[in-house]
Amino acid sequence: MTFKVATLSLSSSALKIKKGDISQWFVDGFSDAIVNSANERMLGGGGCDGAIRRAAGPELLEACYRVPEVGFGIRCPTGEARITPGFKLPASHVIHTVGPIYGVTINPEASLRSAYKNSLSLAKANNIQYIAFPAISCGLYCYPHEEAATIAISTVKEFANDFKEVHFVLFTDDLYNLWLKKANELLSFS
Ligand code: AR6
Repeated sequence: MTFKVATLSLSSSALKIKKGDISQWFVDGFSDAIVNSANERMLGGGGCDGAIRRAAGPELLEACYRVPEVGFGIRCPTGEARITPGFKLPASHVIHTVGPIYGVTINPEASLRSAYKNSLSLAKANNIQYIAFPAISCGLYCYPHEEAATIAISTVKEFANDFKEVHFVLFTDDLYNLWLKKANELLSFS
């Protein structure tokens, strides 16, 4: 698959914006993680979650079952994050996070920001050097794309220096072009 790639410099790391399938993303030879836009049960779904689970194989589901429930059927509350190995994925880890359901979750902006922040904190705690995000909540969970892009890029910018590279892997041309436009507005380039 050909990735369109835009690289933007932050102070000591790089932000890369790509078009592609996040389930195929990895950085060879380094501690890396993809972020899964999951649901609170963590037992599967469609979209990004479905693609990641198909590529990871059944051990990912088994690992998710082992994540302790913190409420009835809930393994990862909205805005939080959990980590598992990547199993058959090219990436070594999966960080599962849950974005807000737009129109349902109270204060969706804070929840979306937390989903990015908690994913980055968990990645840092696990010595991940390269991390890739999809457009969390921008599919089934219906977050308006322009606002989601602003939250995603501004939040990642605050934490990016803890990583060698932070990537966004966007599935469509529209999202790729929007992320690039927002990154140009929100980041200064060297
Ligand atoms: N690689 C990168 N991005 C993808 C891929 C992929 N392979 N497939 C879809 N996307 P969604 P949400 C994009 O619906 O809105 C699941 O069922 C997609 O185009 O995957 O957070 C979970 O189990 C969109 O831009 O996640 C939850 O129930 C973005 O990923 C629920 O969906 C997010 O779309 C979570 O909804």
